[in-house]
Amino acid sequence: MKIKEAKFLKSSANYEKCPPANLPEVAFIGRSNVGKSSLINMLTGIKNMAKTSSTPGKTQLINHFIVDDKWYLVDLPGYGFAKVPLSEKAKWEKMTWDYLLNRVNLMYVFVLIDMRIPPQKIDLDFVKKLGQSDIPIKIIFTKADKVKTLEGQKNINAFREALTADWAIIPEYFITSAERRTGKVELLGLLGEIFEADI
Ligand SMILES: Nc1nc2c(ncn2[C@@H]2O[C@H](COP(=O)(O)OP(=O)(O)OP(=O)(O)O)[C@@H](O)[C@H]2O)c(=O)[nH]1
Ligand SMILES: [Mg+2]
Repeated sequence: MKIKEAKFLKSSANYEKCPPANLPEVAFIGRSNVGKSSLINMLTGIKNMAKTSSTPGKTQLINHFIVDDKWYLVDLPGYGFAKVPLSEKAKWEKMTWDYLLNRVNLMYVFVLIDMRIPPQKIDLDFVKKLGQSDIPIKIIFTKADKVKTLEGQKNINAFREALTADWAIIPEYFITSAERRTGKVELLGLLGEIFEADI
């Protein structure tokens, strides 16, 4: 699919305050700094639409972007940012899981995984919980430009191997670089399948 127009709609502190669930949406989640906001900008082709930062913890609310007046892209805060106080972490966790478990128009969650590093427990646990909650997911490996191809592939294989413990069918995955626009065509194709089938 082609995205003609995308614009920021709203930041919400909890799922009850999100825009009406009258259009379908996909959400981007993953560890702090993994590249969620950058990927959203890469997909829409609008450089600073979702705010990015080299400092983890930039995105703190549920951010809705509306695409072609037909569907929403949702940028979520990252998990696993060590420097956040425990009370903040608990707040984040409640906000995110309330959203993930209750948002009725949520079609897919895209879980972003940094392909520069071997599988991390925090990511595997998060993906496992999504599976146990029957939330449909796709895996998106990020920062492909920052890792040697063989090493990146090794990390991806190890992650997929780790998923076999909990998943009968491993979720589909994509390799991306927001820097080089790697995976853009493939992801837009996927979004086309998700939304054009639904609309
Ligand atoms: N080289 C490279 N850098 C990237 C890529 N994607 C993101 N970055 C950089 O990684 C940092 C974090 O990117 P963000 O998009 O803000 O990450 P985020 O997951 O939204 O982070 P939080 O909102 O803090 O959870 C920024 O400095 C980006 O420029 C990529 O594909 N390649
Ligand atoms: Mg962000």
